Order: sequence, then C-alpha cells, then structure tokens
Amino acid sequence: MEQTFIMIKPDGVQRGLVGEIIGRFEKKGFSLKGLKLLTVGQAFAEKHYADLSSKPFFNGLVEYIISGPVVAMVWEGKNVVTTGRKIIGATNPAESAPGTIRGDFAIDIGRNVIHGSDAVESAKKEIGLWFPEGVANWSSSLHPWIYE
Ligand code: DAT
Ligand code: MG
Repeated sequence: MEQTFIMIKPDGVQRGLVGEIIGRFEKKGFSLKGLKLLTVGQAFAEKHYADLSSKPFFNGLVEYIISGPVVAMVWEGKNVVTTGRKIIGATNPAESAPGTIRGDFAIDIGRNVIHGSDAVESAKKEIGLWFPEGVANWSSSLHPWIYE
C-alpha cells in the first residue's frame, strides 16, 4: 500500500495544531505507520530540501525548519500521496482552499504549517531519510470498513 511522508513544521507544533492535523489524516481513513517529534539540524534540513537549494528562499526555509521541533510521520493508504497533498492544500496559503490544512491554519508561504511528499518516488526518499530505523508494521482492523 502507498505511503507518504508528512511533517508538521515548527510553527504547527508551536501553535498546537498537532492533534488537529493528525485527526484529519486519521478521520480520512489513512493509517499512521510512523510518528516522532524531533528537532533536525541544518545539514539534515538541507538534505530534505536539496531540490530547492538554488531557490532564493532556501536559507530562510532551512532556518525555519530547524527553529524548533517538528512532527515527522508516515501515513499509508490508497493514493495517500496525492490525497495527502489535497488535504494539505496549495503551497501558498493565500491560494489554499478553505477546508485544507494550509487554507484553514496559515497565511504566509514561509509559515505554511505542514510538509507532504509530492510524488510516490519522493515519498520513498523522504521516508528513508526521516525513518532510517523503519516504520511500524500493522494493519488497521477497520480496513474492510474503509476499502471496498
Ligand atoms: P510544498 O511544500 O507545497 O511541496 P515546495 O516543495 O515547492 O512546496 O517548497 C517547499 C517549501 O518552501 C514550501 O512549503 C514553502 C517554501 N516555499 C516554496 N516556494 C516559496 C516561495 N516562492 N517563497 C518562499 N517560500 C517558498
Ligand atoms: Mg515540496
């Protein structure tokens, strides 16, 4: 089954949005496979955002991500990468639809509360980077009530 990497950024943790965000993924029907609170260092953050290293906002982005603890998660389910991005909303909260996490809880692009993998391949890479120890192996007993 498909997996995605979701991270609640330092602003989401500081603002007490952890439970709300986890609840949205849980209530949708996705399964939580990995979860940890940690503060990452500069080299790690630069690796996570390596694809953006040439962007003018890169240094500010890295400073923001290392500024406090984040909640790193792996969620599993059918189409979870694409659907996870829909739950999160557009990158710029000014354009995120109401009902999405960024649409409901963020204003500025540089404080957009949450990260989600943008493709199955990047999800695999990010899960490997953030969870080198691996993730939990369990399946929800609700499966037949969520999938036909
Ligand atoms: P996303 O997080 O929606 O996948 P991204 O991968 O293009 O977006 O960029 C990673 C983060 O970098 C994004 O969540 C916020 C920040 N960012 C992106 N574009 C930006 C911009 N034009 N100005 C400032 N920050 C930006
Ligand atoms: Mg991205």
